[in-house]
Amino acid sequence: SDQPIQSNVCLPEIKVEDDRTGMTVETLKRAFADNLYYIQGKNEFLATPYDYYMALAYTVRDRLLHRWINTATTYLQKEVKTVYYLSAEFLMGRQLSNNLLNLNMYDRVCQALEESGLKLDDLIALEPEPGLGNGGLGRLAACFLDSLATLEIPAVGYGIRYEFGIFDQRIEEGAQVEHPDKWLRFGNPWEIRRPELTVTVKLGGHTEGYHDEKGQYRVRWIPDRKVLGTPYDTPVPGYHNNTVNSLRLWRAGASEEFNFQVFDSGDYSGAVTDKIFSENISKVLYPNDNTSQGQQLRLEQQYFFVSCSLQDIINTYRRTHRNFDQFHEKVAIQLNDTHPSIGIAELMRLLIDKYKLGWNRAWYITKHTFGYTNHTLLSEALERWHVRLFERLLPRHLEIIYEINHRFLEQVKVKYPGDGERLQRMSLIEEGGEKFVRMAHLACVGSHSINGVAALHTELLKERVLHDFYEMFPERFNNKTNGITPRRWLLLSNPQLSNLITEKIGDSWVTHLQDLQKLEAFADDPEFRQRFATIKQQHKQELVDYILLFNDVEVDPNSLFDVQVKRLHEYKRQLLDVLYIITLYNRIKRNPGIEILPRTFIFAGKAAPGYYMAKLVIRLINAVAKVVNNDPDVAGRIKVVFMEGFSVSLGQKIYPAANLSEQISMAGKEASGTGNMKFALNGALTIGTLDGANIEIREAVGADNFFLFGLTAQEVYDLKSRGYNPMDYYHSNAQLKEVIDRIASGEFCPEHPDLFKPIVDSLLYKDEYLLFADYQSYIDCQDRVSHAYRDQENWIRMSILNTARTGKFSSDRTIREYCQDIWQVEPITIDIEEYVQEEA
Ligand code: B1H
Repeated sequence: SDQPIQSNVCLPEIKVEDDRTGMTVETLKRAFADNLYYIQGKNEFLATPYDYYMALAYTVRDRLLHRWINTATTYLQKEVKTVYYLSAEFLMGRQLSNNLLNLNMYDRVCQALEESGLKLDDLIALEPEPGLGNGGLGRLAACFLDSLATLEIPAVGYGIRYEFGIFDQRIEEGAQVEHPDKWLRFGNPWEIRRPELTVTVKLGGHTEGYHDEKGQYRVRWIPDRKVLGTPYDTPVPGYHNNTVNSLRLWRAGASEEFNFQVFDSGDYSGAVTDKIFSENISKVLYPNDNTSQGQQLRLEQQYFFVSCSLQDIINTYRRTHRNFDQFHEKVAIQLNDTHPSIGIAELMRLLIDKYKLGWNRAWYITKHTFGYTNHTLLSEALERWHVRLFERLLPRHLEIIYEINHRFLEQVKVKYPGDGERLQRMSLIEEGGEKFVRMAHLACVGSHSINGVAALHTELLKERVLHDFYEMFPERFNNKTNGITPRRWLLLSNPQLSNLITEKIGDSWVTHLQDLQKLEAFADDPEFRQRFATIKQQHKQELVDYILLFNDVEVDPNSLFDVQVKRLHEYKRQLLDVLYIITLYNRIKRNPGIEILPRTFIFAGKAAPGYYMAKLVIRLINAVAKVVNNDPDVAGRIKVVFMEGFSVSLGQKIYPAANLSEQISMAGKEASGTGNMKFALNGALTIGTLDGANIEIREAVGADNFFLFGLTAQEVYDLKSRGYNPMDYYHSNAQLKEVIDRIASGEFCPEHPDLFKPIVDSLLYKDEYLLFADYQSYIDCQDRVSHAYRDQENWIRMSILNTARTGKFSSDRTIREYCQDIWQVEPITIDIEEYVQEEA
């Protein structure tokens, strides 16, 4: 009963636009009313605003389904090569607005609702954001899905359907407080559950050797637990085409089979706890960005979704193939960091133990199937699992990893005879005391491609973090500089600027972002400048209103909006920004009549709940805000605002309103950054270090239109090798000393004067991220920014050039490169009848 049947069933033909799914305003109104009535079970007397949102979402979903089904059918029938993007995180953002946009039905729906007495934007704002990611890594996966569908590439995103996404952040008395994110509370209209595709995942237990009927020695895995994975599919439409790909997220549930055994033994509560433990696997997203905690449940999550996905991929492949000869020609699997890298051992296990392939054949297929993207150089983020934990949870995989390692190290020995240290460095197993499995090494050995996410990052991987692997397999290494989707990050978040651009150069930029170059011709056009500036000002005013509402702070819309929004992390150096604020404050306190450019410092970002220093920095920002915002000497010239609950949706409000983008990580630490691209695309100027993609952004927009400061990655390395002493800077820089002394004095928090001592001490005695070394350079650069902002005409010109020259940073470009260099996949156009190209 769970197999498709192709018998004599004969149904009326479904068309893309018919009496049910038509796109005229009249049909849309009727469909909306129907969905409210027949799905929500409400009429206009009973409906809540959320009911209207749901009715609208279903109306839009109905118009996606024909294309979605056609896409799936086409992929199946044409036996195309498909990309499978495995990621523990997908930060999709709100779906309704994006789907309206990509389906080209925004204006018609707006009208249909207006005629029904409702406002589209009000309904859009009711959608809870699926926060199934921490930051850049998860958002990159979402941008990639949008680009894959827009480029008509057969692709599926695979991940976990966390019941609780990234926590809700509130600021209470200046400190972060975490609340659970119950995003599914009122139902999710975008997903379709597919219980018939449920798969079983084994965990724990032991392995046994045996001889099969042909006398061949084989291994079987006797697990002590089984959980079920059920997929939930979300449509991912391309922009103005007929492709609708899938995001397939797995939810864990208890396996009946095992439950019955416990029931039979009379252990009712045992059965119920088993169910709870199983469901725990997809319960909550780990809220760490760029750190690995090494928890068992996290490894269970990773193995769970990877095993479900690989079984699903193999099931799909086997519908049209009798053996595995063409597997790697039809399947490209990309590992979004090492989080899904257990997939390499899992595919080996499935091919060898389940489908009885020999080792060499299985290894050839595996290596040609996987590609690995590294996203970080931070050692605390490189995943290593205790061998003992691994053995307990995945005994068969550990055996396979040992065998992969054995064969790999034999290869190393041949290439580098007598180099025992190299063997230790490269081994998949870290020895010496506690033993660990090194997941990045597994990913390198088991993939045909290893890529970094910005030019500098890839170079540093080759030179440092993965140097031995680069020497051994240079042909595997390649760079794929990150990108962002222009649909969400310009068209959707900044429709005013989008319209202006389209008016001047046409709309080709939406899918060919390099065409923004044509805007350069208008950088000196007074009328264009004026309109560009007016749009920026409108966004600033909207943000001013939002800040007044949520932060109760009055902000001057004419001040320079200086923005740092991103995860709180010491390497990202939000603290350096705070040091500048206090520097300005000191100048004012010394001389209240001083000429100073009015600035609004806007921060937002979540800190991992267990990250003490990051949370303390949030408290410092809010403490400084309280003092500075209310000091009569400041007279409103400086305002500091920490906006709570940073998210994709909040980002969509903030990026278009920024004048200055803070990208000030210690060089060599930020793999790429993608917020930097969102700001520049929306016309903010960057103040930044030569780190990650900042380097390429500066190259693209021109050094004159970028505020550069700080040590280079090489200088950081050299300084640290020489021995770095922050105290030297403290004693030799009076301005810096004054800032630190003010924090240490306790005046930002008179109730607990010692509150910020850990920050002061960590700077004075360690300063791991070289804030003191970069302090003066940063202050001088910020003063150049203030000076430049006073010349509004030139600032606007630079701002226009930033927008005009950031075309390279479209995720469409990134995805084209992955397709050509790594995946070897081709686009395929989905044909459906009667497709209407242009919105009436
Ligand atoms: C990035 C992570 C990350 N790099 C571990 N690494 C995580 C690591 O939950 N975990 O265990 C979660 C996230 N995230 C970011 O990836 C980089 O810091 C950015 O520089 C980069 O732009 C982004 C996308 O490539």
